[in-house]
Amino acid sequence: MKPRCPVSLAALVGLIFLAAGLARGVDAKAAGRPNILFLFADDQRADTIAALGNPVIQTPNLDRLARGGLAFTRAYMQGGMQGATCVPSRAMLLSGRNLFHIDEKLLRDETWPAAFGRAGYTTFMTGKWHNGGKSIGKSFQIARSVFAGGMGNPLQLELWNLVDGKLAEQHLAKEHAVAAFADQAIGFLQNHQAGPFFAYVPFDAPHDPHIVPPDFPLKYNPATIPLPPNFLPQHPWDNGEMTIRDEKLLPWPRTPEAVKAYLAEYYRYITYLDQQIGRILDALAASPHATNTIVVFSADSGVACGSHGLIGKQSVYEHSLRVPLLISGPGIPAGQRTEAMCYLFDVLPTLGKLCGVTGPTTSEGLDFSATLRNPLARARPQMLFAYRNVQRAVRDDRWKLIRYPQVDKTQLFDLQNDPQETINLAASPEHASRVKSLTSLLEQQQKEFGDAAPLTVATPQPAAWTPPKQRSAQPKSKPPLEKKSEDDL
Ligand SMILES: [Ca+2]
Repeated sequence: MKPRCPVSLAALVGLIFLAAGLARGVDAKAAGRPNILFLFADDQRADTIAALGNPVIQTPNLDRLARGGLAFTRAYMQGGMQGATCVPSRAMLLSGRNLFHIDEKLLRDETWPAAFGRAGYTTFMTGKWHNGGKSIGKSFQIARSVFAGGMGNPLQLELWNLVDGKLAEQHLAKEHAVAAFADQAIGFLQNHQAGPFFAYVPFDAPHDPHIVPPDFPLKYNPATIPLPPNFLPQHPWDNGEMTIRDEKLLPWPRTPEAVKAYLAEYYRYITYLDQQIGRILDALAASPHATNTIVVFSADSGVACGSHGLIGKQSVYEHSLRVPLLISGPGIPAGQRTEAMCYLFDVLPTLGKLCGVTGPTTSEGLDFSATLRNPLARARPQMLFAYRNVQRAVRDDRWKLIRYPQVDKTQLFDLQNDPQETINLAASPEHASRVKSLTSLLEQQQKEFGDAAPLTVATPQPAAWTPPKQRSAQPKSKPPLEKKSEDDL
């Protein structure tokens, strides 16, 4: 039977999709705008991608993203006011607000995903939420297999679906949580048809415990893993967070053998995550969205893994705050790197600019889309970092000053010549004026961001630190304690 008017099949299909989109409230103005696929790792250091220079790790799919897009080598999370820095990091990312303005636990602020939704995007998430179950429905229209937060064995996680704006329909992961999240992301990419989408896939990997499916074949030999160049058996003084859970994952003093074994398991988990990301990228490539999707890969923080004698991410060193950030998509240079400095909370304001989405009025992030057109374009001239009231830092293009107010300690690093932060120049007379000017910059940045924490305290604590007694390392009959002088404490 011939149609009465000459409408092609493609046009007819298009009309049906448009009608379906309008029926679901999709804004016709949003048509043609790029999609967003945001892949977000948990505690993945910036130096864990093979294509960006890690000599031993295997990350063929992150390499694929690096080759196809722009890699930021100076992207950071700003810090945390609590040990579980996943929570503030995700709150900053989603709200576009800085560390001193967010509600860390419940994400009461308006979010960027909600703004994308208002602009006609279909908003979807699967993965680790961690910002209060009630806030998820305010940000996303669809959420499947959500891990509500905290930690757990990824082979046995309780997951939830979003139903009528609330987390309901609890189910157990039938496979590794990372694979369950990848399955949901793939299902969404395969089934989504009308209008642009914002798909957010925050993993709970490679956060410890570093558990991968038992049959995952790749294993790293600890003997072949290089020790971090800034490895130390113990942090040289009390940084204010020496015995938090993460620091107890390995005993003191940290040994090269223990750190290499720990890194071997961490790298294995990253390679497993990389494999699952590869499945999602394959599904995107095979979908109708392949050429009009901006793909972002980043992480909520780094982690120390033996650097500076630390294991966790409760510090303001580069290994813990610098994050991988790969962005690819239409119009974005492929296979290039940029030294433009930015925070995670600048990413969604930038994507909003690219997609013509007006963000929440409370968003404070910087639009660095100029860098996506020209990798030489700078973003932020300096960065402020903070951890509770015990650490503050500022960096500019070359220098970084870290201040520990509670123990009256200061570090100055030349990041250009010492990117591993191993040589403290703060006491060197030739750098005295630099310490002064960077301290002023730190104070000025604190004012700008609304950080009232003092950089000095009236009565500093002793800086020296002794590890707590470790049961397994203690002999059954203890030798008598010697009286120690103030300097030894
Ligand atoms: Ca994290």
